[in-house]
Amino acid sequence: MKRKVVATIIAMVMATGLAACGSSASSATSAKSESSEASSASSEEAAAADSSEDMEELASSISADAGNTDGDLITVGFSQVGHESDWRTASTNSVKEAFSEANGFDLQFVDCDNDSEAQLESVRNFIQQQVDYIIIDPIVATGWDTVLTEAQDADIPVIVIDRTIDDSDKYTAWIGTETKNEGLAAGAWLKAYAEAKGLKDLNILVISGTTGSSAQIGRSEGFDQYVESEGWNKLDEQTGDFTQDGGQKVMESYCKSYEGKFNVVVCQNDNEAFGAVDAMKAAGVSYGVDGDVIVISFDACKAGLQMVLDGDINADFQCNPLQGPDCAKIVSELAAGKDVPEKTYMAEPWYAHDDTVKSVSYTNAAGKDVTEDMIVVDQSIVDAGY
Ligand code: GYE
Repeated sequence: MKRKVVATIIAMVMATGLAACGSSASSATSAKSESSEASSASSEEAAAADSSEDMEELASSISADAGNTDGDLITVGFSQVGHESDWRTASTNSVKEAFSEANGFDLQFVDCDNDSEAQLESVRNFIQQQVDYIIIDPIVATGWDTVLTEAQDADIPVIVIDRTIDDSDKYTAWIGTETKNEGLAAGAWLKAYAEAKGLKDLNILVISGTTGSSAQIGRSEGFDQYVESEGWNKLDEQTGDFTQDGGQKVMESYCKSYEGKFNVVVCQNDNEAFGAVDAMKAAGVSYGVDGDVIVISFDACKAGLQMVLDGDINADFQCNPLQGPDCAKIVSELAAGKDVPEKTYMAEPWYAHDDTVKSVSYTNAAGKDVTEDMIVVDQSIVDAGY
């Protein structure tokens, strides 16, 4: 291990941690165990999340000269899902910036193009190359135990970001969001919105994300809890694979099969919503705040927030992709022999076009009753988006 660089980085990281505690720059909360809060962000935290560039700046300024101490870098392999969405682009950029050479890292980046086999292969290649650390954003939640055992046998710590691995615990730390809470919040919002608008019958079409990804599983589970408890009519759920093209194709077929029969479309990410909205426009279906079909989305990327502001998407549930700085901090701490949190939860603000529903209350994935603000989108929120 590259002790000299590590010592420099860790001193700097500790300073970052202290600075972040006392400011609004921190984008994440840490938890030591499963039973932790796993609750979503308040609007204050949302503002903090929006300023997570500060965190990145802080991280890079802090470790700016770490890489120059003796030129010996920490090697890190990052196995990324792909490039399917705006969210993914932001995630990739965040990790690349945080793991720059100037910050003391040699990052090897692999875009797995949503191919699970290729992803396992990429991790095996990292093991063969004997990198110091491996970061995985797992395309799907299962099928991981064998390769993680191989990493463990090779003594290479694995950090999982964003999506979860559900069938193995052979990794050191995870950073991400509780996607079931996103689905629950969307359900709670729709219930309150429908009540406020006097809508009795909800006929819902879902365009889900990549099947078997924890983001899809969590959002579906959370939202379906409301479908069941409220007796809503879920007409169909098909995957759009988290892409604009996928969202458009599924919506084109929905518009034909369910013509005049639906009044809610739930897209499990913004890119699917872009495609779905295009398909509805082409089919002459009106949507959004002034239309016949309520549109719910997840991610709240800049272009998604613009559509919320314009009234084309009614509500958008954010899942913060800027996980690079927290991940770099964890790797640096591990390199210095420190304990790291098992789980780090990113802030997740909820956005709406208007204040018809001011806040949502639900029992979160950790079994805690929470009430969280819906943030009404304005231009400054769009401008600050990722
Ligand atoms: O919602 C979607 C991306 O894993 C949370 O993956 C992430 C999801 C995100 O493709 O846009």
